[in-house]
Amino acid sequence: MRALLVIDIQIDFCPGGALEVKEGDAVIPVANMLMDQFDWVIATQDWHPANHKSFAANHPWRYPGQVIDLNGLSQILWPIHCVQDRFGAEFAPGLHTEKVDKIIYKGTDPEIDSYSGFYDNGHRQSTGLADFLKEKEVTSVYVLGLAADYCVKYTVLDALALGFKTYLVTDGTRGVNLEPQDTERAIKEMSEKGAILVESTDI
Ligand code: VGL
Ligand code: ZN
Repeated sequence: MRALLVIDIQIDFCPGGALEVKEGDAVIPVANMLMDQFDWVIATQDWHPANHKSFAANHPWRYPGQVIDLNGLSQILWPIHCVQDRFGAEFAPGLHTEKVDKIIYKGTDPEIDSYSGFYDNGHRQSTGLADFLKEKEVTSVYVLGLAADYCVKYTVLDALALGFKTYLVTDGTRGVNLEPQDTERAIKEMSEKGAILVESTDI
């Protein structure tokens, strides 16, 4: 079985959103076009409580882009984004959410961030995604969405470590690029660690 993992295609990561990704909305038609070609379509939502400690606003005198130690892990501080049940956390308009079989929420623990769709950043808790995929006998996963240099990257790396045949849909992702080359570097790292790079039109 093959699964499409649609990562964090949410209003806050699209142009005009709180943590906007340049051309982030360009991944919506790519995701929609692929959904019918998969046995399982799983979408993740970054889903933070308002007191989440990845938000710079929750630390006095800190601002987005700074790096702190958060419970022993290095944490980039972000603008307030994807707060549970608020507008910015909704799926981006136009995404065919009726074709999504399962939604995985991540980043719900205020004390730890969660980039990967599988585990939090300390690999302390699982989201249930790996168990779901194993139960459905999924062996190949195709990953797309936002953002290439954070949540997509860590989802791909965890999928590889878990033994899934893992594809990155290169035209279905865009990056935050805090540093201009971050997306390029992330794609290189995913590829070096075993991800297969594929364009949506070749699937
Ligand atoms: C993400 C930063 C913070 C992402 C989520 O979806 O890539 N990036 N939270
Ligand atoms: Zn987040």
